[in-house]
Amino acid sequence: MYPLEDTIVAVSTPPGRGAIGIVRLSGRRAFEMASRVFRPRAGSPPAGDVGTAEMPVAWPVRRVLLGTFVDPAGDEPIDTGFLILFRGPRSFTGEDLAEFHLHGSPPVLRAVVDVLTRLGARPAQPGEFTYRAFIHGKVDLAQAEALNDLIQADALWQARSALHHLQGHLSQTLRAWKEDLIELIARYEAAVDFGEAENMQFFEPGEAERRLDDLIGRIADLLATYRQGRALREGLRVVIVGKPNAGKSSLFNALLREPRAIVTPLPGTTRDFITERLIVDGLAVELVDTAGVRPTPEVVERLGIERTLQQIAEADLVLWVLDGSVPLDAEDDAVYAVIRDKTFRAFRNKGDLPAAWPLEAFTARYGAPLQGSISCETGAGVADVMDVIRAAVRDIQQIWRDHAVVVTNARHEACLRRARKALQRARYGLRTQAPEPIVLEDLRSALRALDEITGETDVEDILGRIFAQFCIGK
Ligand SMILES: Nc1nc2c(ncn2[C@@H]2O[C@H](COP(=O)(O)OP(=O)(O)OP(=O)(O)O)[C@@H](O)[C@H]2O)c(=O)[nH]1
Ligand SMILES: [Mg+2]
Repeated sequence: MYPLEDTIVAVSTPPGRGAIGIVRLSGRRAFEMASRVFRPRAGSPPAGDVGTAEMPVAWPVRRVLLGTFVDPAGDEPIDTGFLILFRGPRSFTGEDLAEFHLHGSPPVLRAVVDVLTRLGARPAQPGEFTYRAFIHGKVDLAQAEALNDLIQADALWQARSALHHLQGHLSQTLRAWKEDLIELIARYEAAVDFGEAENMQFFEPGEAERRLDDLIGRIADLLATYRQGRALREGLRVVIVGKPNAGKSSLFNALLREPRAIVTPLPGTTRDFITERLIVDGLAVELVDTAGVRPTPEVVERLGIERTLQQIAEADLVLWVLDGSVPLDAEDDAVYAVIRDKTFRAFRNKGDLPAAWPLEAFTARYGAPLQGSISCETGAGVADVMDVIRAAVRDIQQIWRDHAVVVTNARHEACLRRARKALQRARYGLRTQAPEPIVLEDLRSALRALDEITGETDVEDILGRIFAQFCIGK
């Protein structure tokens, strides 16, 4: 995807001013270029032992060297700071890597990059350092994605689950499964090639089936973690629904503590859904305000309702807002009809006005409990709604108690599904004594699907998509 022969350079700290800024330089000529722009202060560094033909000065690696960065053209100083050298393969990228720690001043950082570019370095593309780490086997593809997730995280639990994958827990689990599968394939191949001719036994009776069932079961268990895992990575989706004018947007604003959505006494005010992100106990929560659902809307409203249905389908938790100041009616029934199969919590709003129906009327009508009465006008009970969200957040966070590995990424989930499907086909083939080459092909395609997660198979197009999401300097 990206060429590997040249030496690449980039500012790795975010754009803008700061106490420090870091420039990374990676590749075959990194040490030699570093030696041309860095003048160690007298007495620093201590005598090193890494002198090579490319790098005339014997500086130590993995030590902080104090000194001055200069433009070698006129020996003009640019800044003072540190240099740290990492000798490949013991570096982030797996190749020689120099890190310049300078003051976080944009013109200084730009000047250092310019000087290194003049010496022959090439400005790095987005994700190119991590791409090199991947190519040199320092991280697999799932870990590279986790690294990007960690950097992009808004909430601590996003970072935490990304770190878990970065540490390789998912990759290790997959590796063990793949070894099992490879062994199964090898023995099955041997059975096909020699079994009948030499009358040799490669499996105990029923053993291949048992092992396949076991593997399918383990993949199914891992896939089952995706409901919570997705919420860890992308945020818990909490969707507010209700009939027009019930006070959905008012609740949305109350939970956000800002007047984000338009509120008016006219039913049908919210025409499209609105999403805002909240952080609740360290977890990202995507809060969604939707267009009110009713049975006979006009055209714009109907399009809005279609979007509401889409949001409901993707919701982890549905908050149903009911208008307590008007009787329950067919519009409420229309809302119930579209959320009955979801996890929902219902609240009677407008508690500051005289109640048009008692709390029990809700249960009598819908056979589900009502959480309580609230008022978005006075703020009464809004904390209870928050508690409901908090409970859902805790449920997601429980995942770590019950599972050592969690799937958080849609791409990984899709690969696991494909692997499971292929194994199920192979299992069916064994049961129905399908021709061996067909069973073998199913086993191999399961292996390829698992390999795709960690990037061990031919995945050029996937690489392009993944690394392009990185920022420059990563
Ligand atoms: N008295 C009282 N009025 C409320 C309360 N909550 C909302 N309202 C009023 O009810 C009307 C509708 O509120 P919205 O928040 O716009 O309702 P909505 O459900 O978003 O309505 P649509 O977007 O039209 O579906 C506004 O006039 C609000 O001021 C409340 O707790 N008490
Ligand atoms: Mg609204």
